[in-house]
Amino acid sequence: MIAVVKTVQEIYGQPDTWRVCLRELHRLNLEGLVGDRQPSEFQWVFVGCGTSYYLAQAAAASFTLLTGKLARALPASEILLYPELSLPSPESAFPVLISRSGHTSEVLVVANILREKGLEFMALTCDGNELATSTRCVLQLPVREESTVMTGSFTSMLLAMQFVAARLAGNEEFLTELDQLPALVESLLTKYGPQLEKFAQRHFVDVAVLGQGALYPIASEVALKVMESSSSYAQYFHTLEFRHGPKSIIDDRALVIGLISDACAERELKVLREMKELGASTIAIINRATPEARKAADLLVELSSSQLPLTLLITYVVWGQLFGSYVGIAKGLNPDEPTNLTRVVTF
Ligand code: F1P
Repeated sequence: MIAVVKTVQEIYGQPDTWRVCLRELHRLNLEGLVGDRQPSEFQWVFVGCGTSYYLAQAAAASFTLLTGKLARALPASEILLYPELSLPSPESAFPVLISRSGHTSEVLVVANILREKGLEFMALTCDGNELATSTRCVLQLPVREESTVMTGSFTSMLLAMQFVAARLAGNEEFLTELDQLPALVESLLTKYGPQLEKFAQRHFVDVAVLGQGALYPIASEVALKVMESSSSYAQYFHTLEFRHGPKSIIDDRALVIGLISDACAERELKVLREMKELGASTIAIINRATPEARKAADLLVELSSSQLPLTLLITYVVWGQLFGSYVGIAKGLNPDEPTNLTRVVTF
């Protein structure tokens, strides 16, 4: 049995990490960071790799919903390999390069491509390194993770992008509600941490994580955490898409994790219930539990918040981070030393 798993400690430490970051963000000189790159004038394009790419997708969804201007997300490799397809009009874009380490080769090559074209871009990072010196628009968060897999860095950088979007949109209510998240999650961790640890003792052959809208990138990240932290096979789908073929994998050895939104709970829970009836074990992460949710879920994590739904985005991923680590530990693995992985991917 592994004594102390740094990754699990960092997952439980996220409320405090968010408090420190929010204090910094409230002091942010937004004008100095964004300049004239207003979403009304430039299309914000969020760019990252791995967890940071799913972060980019969640940031783009948040930006689009908060500012009313379409934002996009790309894996750095697409700009690297297929620039004419991924970024056909770079002069009308404002790229935001996201990298915890600031040292990932694919992201650094994209930074060089943009600099060679004389294009302005933002860097969002925790460790800094080369990315932090590649542009004058740098947002570096006070998050130092020892773990290989990203946990608090993912949620903190997404929180920061939601904060920036809400500031640009002048949405004071949203900003105020972000400040409530640390206390909300602190109490939920006490309640649901042990339940997830117990549930993770079961053995699953296939894991499917489902989410729609802004929750789809969160579903992607939950699946990645399960893969990285437990060397288990996990996939992610738009919830209703799962019925168009992939559900053929469902039997009594499968687990389906449903990230249930406020707006579309009825349709999303119908899919989860169907998979349970086909034999799958199910976990539902939902804001307000309903009788339908309780029927569809073997394990139900209820956020119980009256906050704006989009402010709760980062609170959905915490349970997938924990579950992935607990499955790894149950398999006798060490999430601090994930199989085949390094903390940074370089060429
Ligand atoms: C990106 C990344 C992570 C992955 C692993 C290796 O790192 O691919 O997403 O989980 O830690 O690095 P970064 O560019 O955000 O530092």
